[in-house]
Amino acid sequence: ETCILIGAPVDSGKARPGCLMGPDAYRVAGLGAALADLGHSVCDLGNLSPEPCDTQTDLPAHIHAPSQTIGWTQAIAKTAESAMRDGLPIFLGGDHSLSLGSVPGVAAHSAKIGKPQFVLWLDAHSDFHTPHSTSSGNLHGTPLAYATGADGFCGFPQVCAPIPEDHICILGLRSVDPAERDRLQNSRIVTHDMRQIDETGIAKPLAGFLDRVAKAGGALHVSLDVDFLDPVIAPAVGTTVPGGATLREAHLVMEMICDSGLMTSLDLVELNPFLDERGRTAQVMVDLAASALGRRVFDRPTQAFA
Ligand code: DIR
Ligand code: MN
Ligand code: MN
Ligand code: MN
Repeated sequence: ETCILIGAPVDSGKARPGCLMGPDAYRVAGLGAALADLGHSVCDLGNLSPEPCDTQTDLPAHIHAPSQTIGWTQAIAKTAESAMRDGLPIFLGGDHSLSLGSVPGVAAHSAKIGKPQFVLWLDAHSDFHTPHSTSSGNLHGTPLAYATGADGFCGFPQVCAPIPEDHICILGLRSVDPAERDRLQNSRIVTHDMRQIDETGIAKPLAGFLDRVAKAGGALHVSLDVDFLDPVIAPAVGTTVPGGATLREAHLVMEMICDSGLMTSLDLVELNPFLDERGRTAQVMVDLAASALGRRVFDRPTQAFA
């Protein structure tokens, strides 16, 4: 596999700064070497810049930094589509608004080669707000709505290959506000909150989703938000929510993704190195990416939960 590292130091998706240091933190934590050790060829495209954008949009006035995020969306979507032709893009965030570009970009490529696009969203939040439903005004809470082709993203590029709602699975949910919950409940997005993970284990809902992707012959984009993890193991994120996935649950998810052979692109988002403890969270994220790309103790004889 050719892994294409794409630095996307997006910091405009919320008010608190720091995610712009994410791409370099992943490099310092040894992401490239870890993937190369697994036998992959690694190509680091360096860090992208946002396209210049000064559009006056009709977005609601409380939306934070709309032009910067629109500029990033344009730049990331273009790079995402072209990188898909050359290998497996890994987007080094940056806050989660980078997925406004990565998801539609990879989906545009999949549509051209005739593969249905699926998305696995590993996050405490569902990021399914539109600019009109969000109360925070933070665009990092909106990428799934945009990627499904929701209305209200005035000034953003047209999404040419919207993701069907039932091609999205969210794992790890534990912070959803009322407006977002209404939108989710009226959608066909498949959600698994922490309560369900506690009751069934994390492998079962994930295996069900991976099975659907495999049967459809789909492409799978995985979006890993640091706050999917419990803040005890991953403190370097602006929106910590207690009660998240353990280190072992997260590695199991990544190893099952690897076993499935389905992953075609990956986001590593919301790392804020300014809040980290000596690179600890960056290292956890690098180790999880390595698990998704083949690091393991022993090969499994068969898919244990299929
Ligand atoms: C939060 C953002 N739900 C909001 N979500 C986060 O601003 O509406 N996503 N932090 O991961
Ligand atoms: Mn998120
Ligand atoms: Mn989150
Ligand atoms: Mn919200």
